Amino acid sequence: MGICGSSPSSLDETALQARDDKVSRERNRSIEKGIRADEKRRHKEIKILMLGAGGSGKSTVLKVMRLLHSVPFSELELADHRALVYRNLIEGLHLLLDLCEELGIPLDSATLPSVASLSEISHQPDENGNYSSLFAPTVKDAATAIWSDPGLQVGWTRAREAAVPENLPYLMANIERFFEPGYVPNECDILHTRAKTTGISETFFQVRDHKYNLVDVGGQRSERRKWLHCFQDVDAILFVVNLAGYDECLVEDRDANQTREALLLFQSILSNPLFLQTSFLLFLNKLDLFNLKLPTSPIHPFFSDYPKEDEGDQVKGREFFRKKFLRLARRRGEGVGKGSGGVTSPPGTPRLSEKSGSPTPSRKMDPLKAEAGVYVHFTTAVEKNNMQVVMLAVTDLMVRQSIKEMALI
Ligand SMILES: Nc1nc2c(ncn2[C@@H]2O[C@H](COP(=O)(O)OP(=O)(O)OP(=O)(O)O)[C@@H](O)[C@H]2O)c(=O)[nH]1
Ligand SMILES: [Mg+2]
Repeated sequence: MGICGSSPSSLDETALQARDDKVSRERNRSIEKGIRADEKRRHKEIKILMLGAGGSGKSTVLKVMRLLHSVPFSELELADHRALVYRNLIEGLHLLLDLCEELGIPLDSATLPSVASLSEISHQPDENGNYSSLFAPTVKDAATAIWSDPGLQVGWTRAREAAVPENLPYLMANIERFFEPGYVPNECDILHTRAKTTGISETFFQVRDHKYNLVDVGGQRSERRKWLHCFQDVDAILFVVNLAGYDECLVEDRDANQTREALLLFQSILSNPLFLQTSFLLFLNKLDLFNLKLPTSPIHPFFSDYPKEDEGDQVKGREFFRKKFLRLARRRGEGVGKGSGGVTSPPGTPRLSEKSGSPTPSRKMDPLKAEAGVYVHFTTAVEKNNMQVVMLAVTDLMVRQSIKEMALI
């Protein structure tokens, strides 16, 4: 046997050894890949951008997320909300009184001293930034007298014509509590207060292994030009719609219809080239108000394609609007570069195209759950318990998508 020679058994051993090494190298590589993917997943921040017209409920969704994930409200934030409760109350009543005057709805003469008293109260802070005059007990008495005036209640039935805030009945129903000494807003008060968002705010949540960044922006037309600044690296868009807005005007434009504005905006965002691969969540919000107003405010006068025989039917009503939004999602991708609010044209007053097309769900979507690539939820953002279920579904969905994406890396 020469030195170069080897027996069949030693040849087998070498081959076996080489194969074992290869298997072990592959296993190591796969473990390392798994660890790397796990690390990335752990450190990945899931960015959810909240969009929608003004007053649709974006900031309320954010607040409810904070409550659900125990991100506490600081003393300062509570003090701000306390001032906001009074400001909302007084501004709301002022708006309603103006509307009554505009519509020629008379008030009872016995109410007029209260109106005079309320008009003396400034809802602006004093030179020290305090709202002390708002906390006076006389405010409560004047507000209560005005709210119980039958004329004002007639005006309230037409509040939608002047975008009078919908939180007024809640505030009036709780007014006694607000004027108790040492009043601190509770969770429900926090969810019902309203402050138009200006600028962009980011809030971070840790849900199990995942970090979420919820980006809230102002939805009124003047605020929308700022949206472009947060369009990068978005994992999901949470588009919020006021479902009860079908008969309401905009705060910033009394001639515009809230739902039509939301449809235009939604189409504009869907067709933005930056979002062709982005997951879409659609919250058809204010379901409580929608159900409440349906018996007295028919849909057909505002949307002539709504069948008259379906008036008053809550399920048919909300399905009608869900389909309207989903129809736009089915045309997703078609409006790119056609001037319907792409990245170069901020989505202020986009134009609604009437073209039809086939569904083009994004790569990230789970086709089993999404419709036309959009995950739709009917929500009532002021009800924390209702939102718990929805937000759990949302975070689970985002985690599943993030895991799927990581597997592709
Ligand atoms: N009844 C009821 N009120 C709601 C609901 N969602 C939001 N609101 C109220 O609607 C008002 C406006 O809500 P916001 O969350 O401030 O709306 P927004 O979309 O952030 O508005 P902008 O900051 O102007 O874009 C607040 O008074 C909320 O309490 C809901 O589901 N039901
Ligand atoms: Mg807001």
